Amino acid sequence: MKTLMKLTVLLSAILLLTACAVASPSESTIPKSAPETSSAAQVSSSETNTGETGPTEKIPLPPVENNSPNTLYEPFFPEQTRAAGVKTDSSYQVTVLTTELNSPWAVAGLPDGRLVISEKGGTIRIATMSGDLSAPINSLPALDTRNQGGLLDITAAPDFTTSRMLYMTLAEKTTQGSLTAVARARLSDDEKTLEQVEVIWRAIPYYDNGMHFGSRLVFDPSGNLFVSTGERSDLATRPMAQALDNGYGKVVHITTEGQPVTDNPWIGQASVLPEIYSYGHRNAQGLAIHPVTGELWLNEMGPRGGDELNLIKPGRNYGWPIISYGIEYSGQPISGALTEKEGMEQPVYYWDPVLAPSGMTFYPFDTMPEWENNLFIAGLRGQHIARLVLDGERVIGEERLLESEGQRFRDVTAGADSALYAVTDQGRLYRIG
Ligand SMILES: [Ca+2]
Repeated sequence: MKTLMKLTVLLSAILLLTACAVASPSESTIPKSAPETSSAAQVSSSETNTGETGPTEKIPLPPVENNSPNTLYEPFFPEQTRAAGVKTDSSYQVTVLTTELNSPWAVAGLPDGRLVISEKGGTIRIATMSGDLSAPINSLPALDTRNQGGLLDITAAPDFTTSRMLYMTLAEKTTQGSLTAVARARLSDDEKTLEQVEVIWRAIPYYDNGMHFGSRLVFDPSGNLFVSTGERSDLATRPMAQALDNGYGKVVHITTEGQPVTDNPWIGQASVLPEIYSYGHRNAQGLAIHPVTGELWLNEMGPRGGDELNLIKPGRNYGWPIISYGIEYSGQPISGALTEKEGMEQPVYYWDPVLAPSGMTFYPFDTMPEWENNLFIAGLRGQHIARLVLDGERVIGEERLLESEGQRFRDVTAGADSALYAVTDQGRLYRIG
């Protein structure tokens, strides 16, 4: 009965949270035009080492989250939320490379070390490693830029050096409504336009709102694409995350031609979209492949509370909207107030209050040994980058990076120079490393 809530206690928790929200600085207080390229050294700290525990053993820090949760739900296993805090000991630099981006949504590395950045309004920018920006590049299909729509994720093809192909997700606008689409295009030789623009996959059906498009896309080691989608938010569309005849609330596995990968879990079954790889997702804006294990990891936004980190396995049901560690924005429980159910996957980790996780990346380098194979997640509402230390399928440490910057972090990627690069809704590009 641990999933049942006592309403009075819940209301108290909500009141407390509301008080906290009022007291916290609002997004509007953050200046859009920050100082030009500023460099701040993050000084290393070794205060966690003491003689009592020996030079290599750290005293566990308290969890980074100390605000009251929205719910009284208990985790399925102890490390599932509010893991021990960790702190980076090595020093690293944080540099604002530019403040001139226009609502950037994604940043991805190019083979020569430069970065390709999508902007929500429908333009692409190329940035040098010192932050010089190209003019905006457009020529994409008509976009639904309402609310959470627009040009979303972008990544370069593994063979970009020869093919010059870019892959994107976007909210495609038509007279029937909009949907999450995957598009590809060739970056022209002069880098001033996109050529051969083509939509290769659509998360059907069309629907007329501007909410929960997901989305991220990532290449697997075989050169196929994993793509995450959202369930379009409304009570009417939410249950479609549990049905296999549509593209809402899914991870799909497709070729670069938009065709289902031949070993997908429901390939050849009637009435099922053969592109589907996993289902029961809410609004997943983070995908990353583990650099050692090759596993697919995903984050998704919960409602009020219940943001999730999931390890994605083919054919599995990730539960939304049947199970969740969050509640409705109104304070009401989600459907049956369930956090667990037979046949549905538990998240590896969840946040309550929410991080509002968006893009994420593993750090695949040994340049910063203590970061190697850690997961870095851009946080919107949380206004920081979450660093998670993993042990197999468990989170054993969490740190908040760049918390004092006051930025809504939208995406983070590992660049060719073994630094992390991040973009924020306010228009900044950061180099961290
Ligand atoms: Ca879930």
